[in-house]
Order: sequence, then structure tokens, then C-alpha cells
Amino acid sequence: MGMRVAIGQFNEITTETMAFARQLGIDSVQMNTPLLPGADTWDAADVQRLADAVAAEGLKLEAIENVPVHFYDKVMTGAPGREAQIENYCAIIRALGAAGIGILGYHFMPNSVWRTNRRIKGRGGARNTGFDLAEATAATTRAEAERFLPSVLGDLSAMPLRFGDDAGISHDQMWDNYAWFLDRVLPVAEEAGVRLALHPDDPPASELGGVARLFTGVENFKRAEALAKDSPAWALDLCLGSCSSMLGGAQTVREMISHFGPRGKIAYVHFRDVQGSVPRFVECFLGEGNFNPSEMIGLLRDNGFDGFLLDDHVPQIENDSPWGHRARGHAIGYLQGLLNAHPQREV
Ligand SMILES: [Mn+2]
Repeated sequence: MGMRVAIGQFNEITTETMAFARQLGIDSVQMNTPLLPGADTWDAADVQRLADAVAAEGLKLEAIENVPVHFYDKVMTGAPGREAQIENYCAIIRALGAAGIGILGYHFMPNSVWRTNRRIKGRGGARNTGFDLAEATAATTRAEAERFLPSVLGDLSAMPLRFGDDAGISHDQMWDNYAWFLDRVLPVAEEAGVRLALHPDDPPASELGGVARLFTGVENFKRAEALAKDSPAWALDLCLGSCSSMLGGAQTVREMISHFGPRGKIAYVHFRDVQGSVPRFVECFLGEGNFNPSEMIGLLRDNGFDGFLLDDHVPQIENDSPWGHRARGHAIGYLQGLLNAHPQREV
């Protein structure tokens, strides 16, 4: 199919969003943590209904990104109860396979995405989110840390934030937990014909809220790849924005694409950027961040990537909808123009 732009980052299929996709010339759909019934897992029939609803609109549901965190939080932290969670997780992988959805995106961040400011004034007054490690590490209580978590998460009481007398979770423990996860899900995913696409840690800080973070630099992704023992089901949701916010900025993005692209390990791409890198960065529009978007499209093409690109996060533009139609329209058009300027070579 070749590189293409997908629409996504919504949790339900509406006729309006599907029409918006078609009008922008898009065929591919991704969903993020779809709103489905189920306290600890999803029914295969409900997953199938999602795929059918997208197909009925003339589009293709290519990926689901993220099950609710509480479906596998014990898997990530290595807590009692992880065996039941992993069985449910495997059932979801099989449900995606049966519905013809070839990619399940996931992250391995027990305490989620952190931002220390969500209203930073950017270009022309657009609002951007940002992160400052000094502010994040100044938080020494659960209440202080919770301010940095996404409000959409709702109840944060189960979120692992280890302060004071609580023992934290070390890097060694997190690596053990990740290996335990891979050993159980990869064989199931291979059989189901589903690729599991790992999102980098966002922000890529070594530790936040007493919990170690693993996927914060190129070497750690290589270590993860080795743990997957050449399984074709292990792949990346390569978030260029997260990689750009790692030490090295644009150079880290280049290294990730040129290492994992030729190995066929990039399942799909979050195509966004930031200004600055850890310890401090701010999200921004395409074209004003650390990297040149045109260079990265060329690099993705030349390293064999042929999946979909997703706008992921976008700045908050004047009078935009909660989902961000205006800003997403801009990002999608920007990416379509770049793809047009970088035709894929005929094989
Ligand atoms: Mn992302």
C-alpha cells in the first residue's frame, strides 16, 4: 500500500469523523482506547463491531492503540493478579486478529504520560503542552504528581506513584516485567497475525513518580528487540515526537528510523515534533520543531517503511473542536504534501 496518512486518536466511530476522513482523502483508521464494554477485557464481538463500523463507512480499521491501563497495570508493575490480566490481554489480541485488525499499539508506562504545563503559548497564541523535569521531580506527594497526569484518566487512585515510605519500582524490575509480558503475548500475537507496536515512554525521563521508565533512548529499544527474540510480532509505534524529546533530538529520530526501518520493525508512525529535549520540551506544529519533517519522510521511505502516519497530538488552535479538527486538518494536509513530494519507488 505504501506510506499513507491515517486518521485516529478518537475512542468511538462516528459518521462525522469518517466523513471528515473521506473528505481529506484518507482510507486508514486507527482508534485509541476505544469505548467498549468490559471491566477488565473486551468481547471479540465488540471488537468485530468496530471493524465492521469502519468498513461500512468505506474505510479500514488498521490499528487499535492501547487497551485501558487498568487492563494490564499489574502486568507492568509485576503485581499479584498479573496472570489473570495477561490472559485477558491475550484474548484481546486474538479478538483483533479475528476482526482483521493487524496492529495493537501499547505502551509500558505504569504511570502514564506526564506534562507539567498544558497551556503554553505557541505560534500565534496556539496552546501547547510541555514538560519540565525540574518541576516534575519537585513533586514529592501523590497529590502534587497527579496534577501532571492526563485528566482523561479519571480515577488515579490505582496509579503507581511511589513517594515517601513506598518502595519505588527499579529499572531491573521493569525490565523483568517487560520480559514476562513479551514471553506471554508474542506467541499469541504471532498466531493471531497481530503485531504489537510499542510506543516510547513519554516523557522519556529515566524515572517519574518513583517508577522507572524503560523506553527513553535508542539502546533500550535495541535491548527490548533482543528480548523479543526475533518475533515478527514485536514492532514499534514509532512516535517521532517522543523520540525527538529524547537526548539527541533530531539525531535520535534519525537513528531510530535507520536502525528499525530496514528491520521491518516500524508498524506505524506518530508523526509530530517538539521543541527542545529532556529535561525540558514543548510540543509544536510540524515544521517548527527539532527536526525537518521532509527529511524524516524521506528517511522513512528510504529505510523501507510502508505503513501509516498519524498526527498523534496537535496544538490547540483558536475555536477548534475538542478532538482538534482544525489542527489535525493542518497536520494531515502537511503530511499528505510531504508524501506527494517523496513518491515511493516502484518495486
Ligand atoms: Mn505518540
